[in-house]
Amino acid sequence: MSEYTHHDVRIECTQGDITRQADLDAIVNAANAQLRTGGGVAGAIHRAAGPDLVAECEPLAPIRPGEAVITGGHDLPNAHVIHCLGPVYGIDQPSDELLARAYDRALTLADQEGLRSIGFPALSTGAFGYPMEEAAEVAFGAVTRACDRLRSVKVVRFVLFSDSDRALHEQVLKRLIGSVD
Ligand code: AR6
Repeated sequence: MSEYTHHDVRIECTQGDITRQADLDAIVNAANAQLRTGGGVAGAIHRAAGPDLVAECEPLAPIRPGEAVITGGHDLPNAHVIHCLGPVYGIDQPSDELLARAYDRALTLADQEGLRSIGFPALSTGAFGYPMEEAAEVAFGAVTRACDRLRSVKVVRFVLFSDSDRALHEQVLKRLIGSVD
């Protein structure tokens, strides 16, 4: 795991499974608009959380690209799940703004709830087709912009499924942190 501190917020990159981050207050779901089970991250989160999560999600759906909602974590080790709908790359436009908004909304919800730590998967980079490097630039841009207004969130962990995705995220983060203060 590598980490960088920006405006008192620790930004971490690690390879792993988003459903196995027991030390985090909240994990983020790469959701679908209906907040149903789905595949990828959403499938893994719903499997680990159990059927009560679907029931809690139902009245909150649908959500639009760039939006986020918060629920309990149910059988997950985390107290909360923040469900974000990222853009389908090239279809939901402007994709970069919508992706940045999804990260920003998730951080705002976590902060409003007084949470200290949150873990993100690489939103939109699976079924929604967003190229990984471009998505990482947008994601870290949104997170670093949010850092100086976050009051309670102190740890933001990017949980990447493969080691090459982790390495790519570290490169992008290093580049970005070097160019902002
Ligand atoms: N932990 C961490 N990362 C993961 C995991 C995991 N358990 N599983 C997959 N990834 P995706 P999207 C990575 O498709 O592109 C769903 O069906 C994966 O390698 O989960 O936002 C929903 O129902 C990829 O890099 O999310 C929606 O319809 C990244 O997480 C749609 O897919 C995101 O992949 C959302 O698509």
